[in-house]
Amino acid sequence: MRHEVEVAGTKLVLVQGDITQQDVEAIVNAANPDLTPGGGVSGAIHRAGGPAVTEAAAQIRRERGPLPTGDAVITPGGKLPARWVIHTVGPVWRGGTHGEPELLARAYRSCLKLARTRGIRSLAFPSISTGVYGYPVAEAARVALQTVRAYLVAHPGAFGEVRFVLFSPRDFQTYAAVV
Ligand code: AR6
Repeated sequence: MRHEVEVAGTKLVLVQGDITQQDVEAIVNAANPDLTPGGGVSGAIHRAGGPAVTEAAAQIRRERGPLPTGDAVITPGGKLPARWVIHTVGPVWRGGTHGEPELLARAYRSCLKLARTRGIRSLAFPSISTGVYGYPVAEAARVALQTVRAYLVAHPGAFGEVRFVLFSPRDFQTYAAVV
């Protein structure tokens, strides 16, 4: 399953699959504030990337303390095909009236900004916050795609490709319906 549109000269691609297997320069991790492996996509990324990812993340945690929701940091990708991992913390869903949409948008923007300032030209996102953190997928998809589109329009040519990697066919369909 694959869907592609063009936004201001950048390919915006949706695929169904495993983010740890993507051939992009950087993949995004839906991390926790302590940057420990945890479960979900984060556990998978730390497992596939190996100690180089986990140790670099732990070092950042020691130096900077917990990562605030909506911020992003970068580590090497270790054994992953991707050279870099950008770790961001999405909001925990608390009913939608606690600033969740703005915090989710901020998480996406922080990753895009960090990638752009590092000269990273291809980036893959998972569906941030829609697993353990409980954000409803349809609402998260709208925020994610609107935020990325707006960023690409504001920074034309910054990226060759931005990819969303949806783990389940159902999530893929949900994103494809709003892209
Ligand atoms: N590739 C792509 N997407 C995946 C993969 C994968 N290999 N594995 C899971 N997903 P979650 P959150 C999807 O829970 O909601 C962690 O324990 C998954 O189906 O990973 O932001 C952290 O340590 C879902 O659609 O992230 C935090 O404590 C999406 O990734 C907490 O979970 C996000 O689900 C973060 O929760």
